[in-house]
Amino acid sequence: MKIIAVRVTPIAIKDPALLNAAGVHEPWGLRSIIEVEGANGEVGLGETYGDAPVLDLLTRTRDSLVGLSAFDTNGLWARVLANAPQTNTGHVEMELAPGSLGSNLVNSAFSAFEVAFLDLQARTLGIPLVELLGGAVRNKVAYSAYLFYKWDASVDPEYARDPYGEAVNPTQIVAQAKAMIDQYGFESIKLKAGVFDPEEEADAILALHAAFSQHQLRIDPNSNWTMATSLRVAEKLAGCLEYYEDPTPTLEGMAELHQRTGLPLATNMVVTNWAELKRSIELNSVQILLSDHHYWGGLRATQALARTCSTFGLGLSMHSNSHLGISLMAMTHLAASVHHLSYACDTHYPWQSDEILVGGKVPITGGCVHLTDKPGLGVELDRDRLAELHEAYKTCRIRTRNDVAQMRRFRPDWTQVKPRF
Ligand code: GKR
Ligand code: MG
Repeated sequence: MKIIAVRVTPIAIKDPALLNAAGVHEPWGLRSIIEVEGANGEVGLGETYGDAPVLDLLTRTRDSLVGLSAFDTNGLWARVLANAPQTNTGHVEMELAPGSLGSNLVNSAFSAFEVAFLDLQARTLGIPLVELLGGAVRNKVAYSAYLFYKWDASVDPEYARDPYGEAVNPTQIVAQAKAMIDQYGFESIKLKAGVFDPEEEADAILALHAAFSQHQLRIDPNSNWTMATSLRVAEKLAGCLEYYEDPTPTLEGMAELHQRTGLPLATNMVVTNWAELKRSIELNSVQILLSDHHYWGGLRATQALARTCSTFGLGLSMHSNSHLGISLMAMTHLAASVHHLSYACDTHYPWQSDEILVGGKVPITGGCVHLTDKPGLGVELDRDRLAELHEAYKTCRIRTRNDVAQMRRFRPDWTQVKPRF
């Protein structure tokens, strides 16, 4: 079944002032929306990062896909590769958003198209996408409450109001968790840390532990802690954590930390490609891999990653950056197809107020996204909303995510230091 048109639309979605190790989120997050139209009139959807380098490769590859069979993902790979820049473009990389790494560029662009190809294949066959991945081993996928320290929108008129308000201390973090869990029913909680004094961040986990004794807890300072700090926090949080995510930098640092604490360590920072995975297995750096189809090279590559994790005795979950419902449904169909999924997946989705799907946001109930028997990803594009958010892209000043530069608008002396604490 031939592809007759491919559309790549950059959009800007409202994002709150979420704090992290690098700085603060900008008021707009960028995404690229892919539409792959088949000769049968069906349209497959994909979603990925909207940063300039990814958008550029998607745009340059787009026209070369017309005429290809929607089933030819090897042909897709060859075309993405043929259009990829031969040298590093020198763009801003954000280590805590691995999809922005130049080394992951080809995988990121391939993945966005692969999801759209698979969506088109499944729509053509009239089956849910998960069936192309071997079928569902579960009919719903659990996600975790992803808590952030954050500023209230009033910090800058560019930020849109959000229902959560400020969170800069343990009491406000517990309130944020309560609001998110009341609305979505999550059974695991992740706290994005690496922002304030690590003692205070550990106190926030202890407060969450007291308030949600039945919930699994994780903390993720994005490699912003020294070995000494990571050890101190590990001791303070003994018995509280489901896993300890990226406390300290480097494969060697994580290996030493695991050896000294015995704690299960998770990552989306020190292992973002196959070479790092090999080295991590040799060193026993991490015990849980946070996969992400957006930069691991698509849904099928991530299935292979899951099998590799299973072979080497590693746990598996999923990482997330700011995203909309097409990405959420791709994550959900993938996760539903993977036997070896050991934990609730991360998602930023509750932080996003914008959506481009008919009917609005994908429901999360009981902490889960439920599969339906609709064909493909099971969602339809609202073209008016897409056009509105494309207008927002055109008028917003951002072309590549840069949380460090955004923080400098508020604190001119801010620099990126790693580890900061
Ligand atoms: O959006 O601030 C953020 C997160 O810190 C994100 O950039 C990370 O990639 O969610 C991520 C993580 O788990 O490290
Ligand atoms: Mg992380």
